[in-house]
Amino acid sequence: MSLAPLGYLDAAGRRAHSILPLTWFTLSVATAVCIVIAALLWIAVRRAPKNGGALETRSVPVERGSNGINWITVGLLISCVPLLVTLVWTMAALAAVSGPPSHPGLTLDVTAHQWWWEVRYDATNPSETFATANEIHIPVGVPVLVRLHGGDVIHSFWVPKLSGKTDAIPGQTNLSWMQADQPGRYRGQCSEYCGFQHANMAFEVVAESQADFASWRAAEVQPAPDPITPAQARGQALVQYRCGLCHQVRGTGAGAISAPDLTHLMSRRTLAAGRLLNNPGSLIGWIQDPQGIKPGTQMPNQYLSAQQLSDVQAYLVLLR
Ligand code: HEC
Ligand SMILES: [Cu+2]
Repeated sequence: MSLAPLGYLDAAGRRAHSILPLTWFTLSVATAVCIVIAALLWIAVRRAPKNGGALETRSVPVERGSNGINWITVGLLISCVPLLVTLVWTMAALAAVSGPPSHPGLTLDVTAHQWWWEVRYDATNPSETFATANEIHIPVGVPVLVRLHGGDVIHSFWVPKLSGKTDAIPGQTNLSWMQADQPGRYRGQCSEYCGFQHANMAFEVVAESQADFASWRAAEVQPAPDPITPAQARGQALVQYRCGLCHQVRGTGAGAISAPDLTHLMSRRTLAAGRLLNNPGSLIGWIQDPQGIKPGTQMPNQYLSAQQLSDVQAYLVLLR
């Protein structure tokens, strides 16, 4: 799969920018400490034989006023300095990232499920609300508030280039926020171990210009298009009958919301939370054998015949 790598050593939004220098600072200090300790250890090991070997070294008494004690005092003092700096800096960074700096330009409801992300765009007009999955579109340059819900077990929402980690806990609504400076695709990932397919619980944040975002939103609000060919009509009937227990295709009889909304399935880049790139080929592979592709996933194998599979595929690729 070719999802963007999870880069936490650079930032693409104001929230991530306020944490990044601290990340680099602690990383550099930790690296320096490792190098110094390794060097001291190496010197000690090299010197041991000259002082009579390991047995001799073990019997050196540590006395008050001797070099041993001084080294401990000096070492403690040295390590206190970066720890103190980190403490103060962490407080400042936490204060900077704790809430959106101004009123959010967009508020989203994100529900974490084993092992996919439900994303709901609410509007004052109910006919303008819609849901999508594993792909979060946001306009650039505005703070976006994310209300996090837990669908089953504890998960954690993390888009390293845009925002820190926030847990999604059943029975509780946690708030996170993010803001992207540049248009682009940013990888997100569940970062709290949540079971078998935790690693395949990725998502993407697509940051785009206000105009692109508005036209994406207008397209998502639309119900699914009607089937045109007989194969597509058979496919739609099958989807309502076989898949509508879990999935929704707005504008059809498939109306359940316990699985990803399929109304505009083909507008998304990936399938099954980043497990596959979305194209007609991988789509048919997924429907034929979800358990083989993502073992343990909450979608059972449907045992469709070859004819049924190709009808379902013919219908689903309409859902742009
Ligand atoms: C018992 C419930 C259930 C049934 C029945 C079901 N699915 Fe699913 N489906 C799921 C769940 C849950 C997922 C999310 C899986 C994951 O990512 O781990 C899913 C994922 C998908 C996806 C990927 C969506 C995305 O955006 O990632 C497609 C496509 C899909 N199902 C198609 C179908 C089709 C077609 C049928 C009927 C032939 C069907 N499903 C029947 C539960 C179901
Ligand atoms: Cu998870």
